[in-house]
Amino acid sequence: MKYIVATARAPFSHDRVEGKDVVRQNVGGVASSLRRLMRDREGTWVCWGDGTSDTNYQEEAVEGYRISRVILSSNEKRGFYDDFSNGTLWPLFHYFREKIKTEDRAFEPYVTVNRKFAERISRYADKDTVIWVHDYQLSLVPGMIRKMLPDSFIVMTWHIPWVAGEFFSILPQAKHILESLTSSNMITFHTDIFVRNFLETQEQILGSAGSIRNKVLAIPLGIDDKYYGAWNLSETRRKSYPKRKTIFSIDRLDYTKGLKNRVLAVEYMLSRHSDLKGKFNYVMLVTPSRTTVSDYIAMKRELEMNIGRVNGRFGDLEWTPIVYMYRKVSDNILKNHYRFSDIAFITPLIDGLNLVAKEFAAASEDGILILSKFAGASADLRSAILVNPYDIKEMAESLYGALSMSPEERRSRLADMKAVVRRKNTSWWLSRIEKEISKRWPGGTNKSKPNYN
Ligand code: ADQ
Repeated sequence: MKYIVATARAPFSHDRVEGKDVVRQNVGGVASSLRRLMRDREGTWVCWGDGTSDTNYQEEAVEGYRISRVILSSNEKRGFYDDFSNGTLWPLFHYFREKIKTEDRAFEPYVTVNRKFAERISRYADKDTVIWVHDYQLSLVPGMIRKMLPDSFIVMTWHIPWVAGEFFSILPQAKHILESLTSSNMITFHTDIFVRNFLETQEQILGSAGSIRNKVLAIPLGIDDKYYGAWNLSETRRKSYPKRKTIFSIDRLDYTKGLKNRVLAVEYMLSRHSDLKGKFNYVMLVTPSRTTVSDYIAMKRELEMNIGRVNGRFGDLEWTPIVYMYRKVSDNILKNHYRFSDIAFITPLIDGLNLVAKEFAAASEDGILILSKFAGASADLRSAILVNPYDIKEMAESLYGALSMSPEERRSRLADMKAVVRRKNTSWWLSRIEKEISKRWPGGTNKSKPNYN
């Protein structure tokens, strides 16, 4: 089987830095899982060339596959990415009704860019190729391809939540998007809830869901457990890690991540338990994201104001309760935090999956995971402490309980989670997808099965 993978985000980009082209690798679980697939299979990865010198690298051979970059003008970027993908679809699919922008003007560039992707894909497709499209930025691509190449085999993987049908209907272009998605041969989500919501949406908007029921599947993305579980990092790092108990989180700066509620939970806990003063640090790592979108600028200001208040209220010369860092960090630093933190505090208001929770479970030495029950990953990580991220008091109490949890309970919860992330890892995810493709498309399978280890 050969693949054409299509994602908005590129695995690698090229930026012009001090007169030289520098390669930037995209971090994140989706990119690394798909790179694994592409290294094992020949094929093409169609993506957005978002680097400042990507126009010079529209087609490039890397790691045994081809990258084909779609170049966008600044107007196309604004309409497709900032406005429609992130200003309309992102809040829609995370239940943020008041943030959904529904002006029609952004839809046009979204259609144009989706068409550019579809045309590019059709250039490489042949009868042995699986076309695997990813996520909400490219929702119209399956429908466009279906028209250009009626016999093609199209898989759509949706990485973010799928909302209830009634909520999805807010979108003026709802029917258009749904028709495109259902023209795929297979659609995968991360959880059963999203599958149910999707089928119910189909029933409400397009009539009976019966005809698509067997092509919609829940196959949650796994992580590279060996990579996160490998402890070849410097042991001295342990010594330099804070002596106090450490609570850790890492998120993109986004209103779906529940950052402010987490700060409020720490404040609530400290206001009830003065004995905790000086006993822990909450290391809150926040990665810059969508920095040109106005909502995100305002959100940063509000978050920092709240952190400042808590530190001002409880901190002193010797102790700052919340150690806030707003920056990107290297993979090794991230792995160190995963490994040595006592508690990971991962409480998005809603999340398609949340790879950080799984990465922490794989890497942690003996940590505790406090996880939002509205993160898709909670369906797999049942031994985490599951919380409602809107309930500040419950989060504060869970945190307090975690700070004094017995070593036996810590170990047993972590062992359960490690077993799950080991079993349902990236290889499992890729094999499951490939098995389901084979069932539906026997003519397209070649007999050799790669080992994704
Ligand atoms: P994503 O943003 O692609 O979201 P997410 O699950 O939020 O992925 O995980 C973030 C990833 O980025 C992790 O793999 C993490 O290690 C990495 N990362 C974050 N900050 C970093 C930093 N500062 N330095 C290094 N690495 C960093 C979408 C959906 C999610 C879904 C994923 C996968 O919104 O719900 O889990 O796709 O399907």
